This record gives sequence, C-alpha cells and structure tokens, in this order.
Amino acid sequence: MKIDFPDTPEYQQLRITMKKIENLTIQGATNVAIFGVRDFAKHAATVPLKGQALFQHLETVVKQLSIVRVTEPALRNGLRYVMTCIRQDGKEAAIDHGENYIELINIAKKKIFNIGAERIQDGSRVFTHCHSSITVGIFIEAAKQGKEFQVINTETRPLYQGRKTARILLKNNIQVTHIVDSAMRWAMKRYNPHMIFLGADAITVEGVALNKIGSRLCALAAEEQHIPLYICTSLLKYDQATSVGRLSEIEMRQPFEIWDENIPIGLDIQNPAFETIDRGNISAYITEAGLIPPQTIHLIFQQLYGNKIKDHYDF
Ligand code: RUB
Repeated sequence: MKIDFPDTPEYQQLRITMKKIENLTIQGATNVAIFGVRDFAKHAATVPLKGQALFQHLETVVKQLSIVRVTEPALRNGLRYVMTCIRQDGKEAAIDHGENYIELINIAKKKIFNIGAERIQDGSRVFTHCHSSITVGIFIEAAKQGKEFQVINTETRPLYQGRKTARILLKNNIQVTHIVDSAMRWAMKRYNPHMIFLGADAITVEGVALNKIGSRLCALAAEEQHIPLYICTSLLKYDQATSVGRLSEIEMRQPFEIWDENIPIGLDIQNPAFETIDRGNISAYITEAGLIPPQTIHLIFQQLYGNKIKDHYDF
C-alpha cells in the first residue's frame, strides 16, 4: 500500500485510520467501511479547499483509501456515495452523508441478524471461519432469543481472527469449539454441522462471494458432506465493477505475517487474504433483503440501493 498524504495535521486522522485498516486493528469489511467512510466524510468537510481543487483532492483521497484493502467494495461504495452527495449538496453536508451511509449499514445489519438467527434452532451446530461481525451478530441474536446451539470455528491463520470470534461468542455464553484451519474437513465429519455461516468481503455480479482465505476449502468440505452454506452479508458489499467485466481483486498481504524472523534465504512466501466461493457452493445469501439466491445479487442491489449508490466502475 502506498500512502502519500502529506504529514500535516489535516491528514492526521485519515493516516491513523488507514494504518489501522491496513494492520487489521480495524478488521472485517463492515468495520472497514464504517471507519473509512466516517473519516473520509470528516476530512472532506474540513479540508480547506474549494471548487475543482476540492474535487481533485477528494478523488485522490478516495483512490488512496480504496487501495488500503483492495477487496472491500462496501468501503468504496460508501466513499462514492459521499462523493456523489458532496457534488450535489456541497462539502458542508459531508459528515451527515457519511453518517447516512453508515446508517444504511446499521439498518442492514439488524435485518441480517434477525433473518440469520431464524435459521438457528435449539441444538443447531453451525460452522464458521474467521471473524465476521455480521455472522457473530447473528449468533448473538440467536442466543438472545434463548436458543442453545454450538459454533465450530477456525483459528484463521496467519492473524488468528478466529480467536476474536471465539472470545466474543464465549462472552455471550455461546458454546464454541475451536479448531485449526486445516482441521476443517475433520471437524465437518466429526461434528456434522447443520449449516455453515460465512461473512463476505465482496460479492460479484455472478453471485460469487469473496471471503477470508480458507473459505473455499470450507465450501468444498461442506459440499462433500452436503452441508448448506450461507453467506451472511449486506448487499452494500456488491462490487459493481464486476458487472462490466472487471475481476474483483484479491488482496495479497505481507509475508512477515506468516513468518517474521529467521526466514530461510530465497524462500518465497505468499499471503493471499481472501478467496472466492463459487455460487454453486452457496445455498443462499442471508442479506437485508432476506434469503436470496446468488444469481439475484445485481438485481436486488439495484432495487435497494440503485438510486443511492450510482454505478461506478472507475476504481
Ligand atoms: C475478515 C473476513 C470477514 C469479512 C466479513 O477478513 O474475511 O469474513 O470481512 O466481515 P480480515 P463483516 O480479517 O482480513 O478483515 O461481516 O464484519 O463485514
């Protein structure tokens, strides 16, 4: 990632947020979108520029924020939403517009929590991978409704986001069984979960989901055992550029996250952050519009958000 904002006070908050997004202090697509959009809107409202100079500057900031984590369309959709509003109403309203987008996310989250929780019953066993605030929110909602169930979760190497999931679930008195990523298939045989719940970072026009590396393995193991797999996500993660043939990009992270000292000289280390889950492996998406089949993503995104988030294919 390349940050070339000047090291001056008006960029300070943006620089801090970008660093936190980059090093995963702010983690998961939904949080990346919320924090990124909020700080962008504040920056837009306060930067001492006007007219053409303002828009040129903000377009640069949008591009910079968009490449901190390239597989995050919910952030890009939010930045574009705020930019469109600023062009209509001026930069004074930028903060309100940023909050309006965040409100769309929050409304979507609540709906997904309820729709997802309906699928969980007393005695359910649910498998999940990594840490998705949406998936965890569903589990917490189901627990609030008094349901007793078990979650099987992976540690998620190399950065162990699965531990965050395990801690939050335990705190909410939800039974959790924690496994290494490579025990996914074993765990599916051993526990025979009723369903898999995964989050998403991006959704493509074909209905393919992109989520944490390991998600496709999870989907293949689920297919072998005939276990339904649900992607729990807001449609705000739809990558609109895929509707004109662009491929959703997969973030490659630094090798030191895998091996940080005494690395044998000459060793090539690859650290992909995400991978695709084919639509054929997805039973349904659990979204703010209800339970929907993968091939309807574009249509339903247009129905829900088409008038708010204009097509943008320029990233
Ligand atoms: C997190 C991850 C999550 C999605 C969805 O990856 O893959 O499943 O981002 O999260 P990372 P949410 O740890 O690299 O950010 O449901 O919170 O939007």
